[in-house]
Amino acid sequence: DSVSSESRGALIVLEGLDRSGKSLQSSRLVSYLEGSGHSVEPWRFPDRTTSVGQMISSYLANKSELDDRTVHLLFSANRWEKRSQMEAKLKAGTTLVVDRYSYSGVAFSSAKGLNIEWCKAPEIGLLAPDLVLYLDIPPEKAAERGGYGGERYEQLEFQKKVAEYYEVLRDSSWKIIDASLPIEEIEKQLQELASECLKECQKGKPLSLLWS
Ligand code: 2DT
Ligand code: MG
Repeated sequence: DSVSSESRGALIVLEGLDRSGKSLQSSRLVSYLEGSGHSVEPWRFPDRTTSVGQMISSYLANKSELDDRTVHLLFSANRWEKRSQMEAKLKAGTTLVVDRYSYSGVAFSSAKGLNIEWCKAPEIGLLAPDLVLYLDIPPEKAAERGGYGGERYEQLEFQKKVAEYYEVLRDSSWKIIDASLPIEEIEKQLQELASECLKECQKGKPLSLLWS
C-alpha cells in the first residue's frame, strides 16, 4: 500500500536585514491568506514571551551582557522550545508565517565572528521552512530608512556583515525579493509565492528538517 500523503499547513519564513520590511509584509501576508480562507498564524523569533525570550530581549536592549556563544544557544533554544507546537500546528493544517528563523540565528552570530558550522549545529533537527522569503535590500538603503530602534546589532557596519552571511546561507527554499520595490508590489509577489507553496503543502509535500 502507498503511504498516504497528508494535507498540512506551510512553514513560511521571512528573512532580511533590519528595516527590510519583514514585519509589515508578514502581517500583510497573514491577512491575505486569512482572507483567502486559510488557517494561518503570525509567529516571530525571537519569541520574547518565554523566559528564554526574556533573557534574549534584555540582551538585545543592552540591559544585560551575555557571552556570544551563550546568546547564540539561547536563540536556538527559543526555537527548540516552540518546535513541537510548530509541528502540531502544521500537521493540523495551520500555516505559520514566521518573522525570522534559524537563518537570522546563523547570520547574526557568524557576523560576530563565530564559526558558521558551529552556529548551524544547534539548529539541526528543527523544522525546515517550505519557503524562505528573503527581503533583499542594500544595507545602506535600509539604514537610510531610519528607525533603527537602538537595539544591539542595529548598526550599518554590522548589518553589512550579516548580509554577507545571509548570502552564504541561501538554498533552494529561498526566494529573493527586491525590497526596494513599492510595498504593494512586494506584497503581491509574496502572495503569489506563498499561495503556490500552500498548494504543495496541501497536496502532502512532506515536512523536512534543518539543516539540509
Ligand atoms: P527583531 O528586530 O526581528 O525583533 O530581531 N537575531 C534573531 C539573532 O541574532 N539570532 C536569532 O536567532 C534571531 C531569530 C536579529 C531582534 C534581533 O535578533 C537577531 C535582530
Ligand atoms: Mg530589529
